[in-house]
Amino acid sequence: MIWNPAAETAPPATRAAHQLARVRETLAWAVERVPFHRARLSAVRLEHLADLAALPFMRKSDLREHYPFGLFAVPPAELVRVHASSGTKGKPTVVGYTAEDLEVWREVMARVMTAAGARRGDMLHVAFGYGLFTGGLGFHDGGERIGMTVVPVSSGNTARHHLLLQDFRPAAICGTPSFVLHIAESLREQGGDPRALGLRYGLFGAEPWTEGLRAALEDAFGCRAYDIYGLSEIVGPGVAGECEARAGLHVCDDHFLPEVIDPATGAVLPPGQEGELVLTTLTKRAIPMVRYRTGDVTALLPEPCACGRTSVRIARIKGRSDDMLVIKGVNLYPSEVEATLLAEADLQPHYVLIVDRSTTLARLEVQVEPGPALLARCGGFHAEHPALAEVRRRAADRLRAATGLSIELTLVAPHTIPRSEGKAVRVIEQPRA
Ligand code: DLL
Repeated sequence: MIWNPAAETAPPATRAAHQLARVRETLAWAVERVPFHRARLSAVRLEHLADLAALPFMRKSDLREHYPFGLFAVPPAELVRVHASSGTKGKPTVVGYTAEDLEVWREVMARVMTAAGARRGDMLHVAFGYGLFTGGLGFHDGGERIGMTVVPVSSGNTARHHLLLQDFRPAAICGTPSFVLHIAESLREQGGDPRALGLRYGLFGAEPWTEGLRAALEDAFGCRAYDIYGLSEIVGPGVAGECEARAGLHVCDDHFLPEVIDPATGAVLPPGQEGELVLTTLTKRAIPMVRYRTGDVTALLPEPCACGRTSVRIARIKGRSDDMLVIKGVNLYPSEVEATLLAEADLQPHYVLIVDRSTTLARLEVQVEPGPALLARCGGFHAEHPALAEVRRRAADRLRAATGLSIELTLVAPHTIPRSEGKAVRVIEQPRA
């Protein structure tokens, strides 16, 4: 089912004409109302969409430097909602919505959730956090727009999740892949069976995850798992999402225009080539964003999709360029390590990368937990057991083959790796000595 067939299956020429008209409107709106944009964009004349490539980028630092409301195009009284990023590095980045912006957010959430199988009347268990983070309220509003029965549980408190999942028997769950996996694991440890919950589908996002983690989630719950992408600066979740074909994420590109650039030179890259995703909002009133560098690594997939939607797709996000590690001159994303580890059936999706920069060449240690079947074969966790050593060697070989690096791999006792309640922390930087 397609939520908005007119928008989602528009012929390419109609789509492009719309996009051009809307970029022009956005530029005019931004230049007229925001001094930051006026200083940078007032001379711009856009003849074609491709002319966008000549415009300067926006970055997260622009939001920080204009904290809290300096990039807003409407007076505070016209805002009906404010969200903000967690702000681990100093002040949070603040975003706002007019009533019209919230309507757009609900519309794009309804689209991506419907594409992933959400239907009127289904019960949705929301395990994303509520609050300044956009995950909880984004899925909440999208679910209500579709006509789902929304259960706003929020993140944390796994015991409450177990209780409500068992007693309410929702059709769907949404949350970060790492936290929802933790819900399954802890339920199993208490003698419960996640597969018996009767969940039909899960909607996941807010952090990088791999096909291996998708398989782990689908196996744990016996349901289908879909990827949904977004970021607060653009709208929250709902920028893009997978359809039943699960061959990339459809961008709601009548509201958010994507480009992929070479992060080093800023040059626009052709479809299929991997680089940094840059987004321009086409309808946002409160805080228009022009060529915002997301930091997220992906590629544009312009080929037609079997589902009939004509929007451009993006490949599953590999990670943030800030999360890329450079180890002995080799670029490495935590998701690449995850993909390799999870190819080994005896390893769990509980892992962490520890980077030690006290030596000239950074060293990387990967810690991962062994799976229950392997532990049973070893009669518990005995680090020196030959079966554990054999799995460790095999996984280390795979990591070497996949990355070209000889990475130190350590199998650690179950529950050594902290479980996430929101976005998982996959990289720990050891302080310099
Ligand atoms: O995480 C919005 C969201 C909530 C998306 C729930 C999907 C589901 P922020 O907290 O601003 O917003 O973080 C945005 O999270 O730039 C990506 O690096 C990462 N991210 C979001 N979705 C995905 C995904 C929300 N599906 C940042 N795959 C983004 C990989 C994702 N990374």
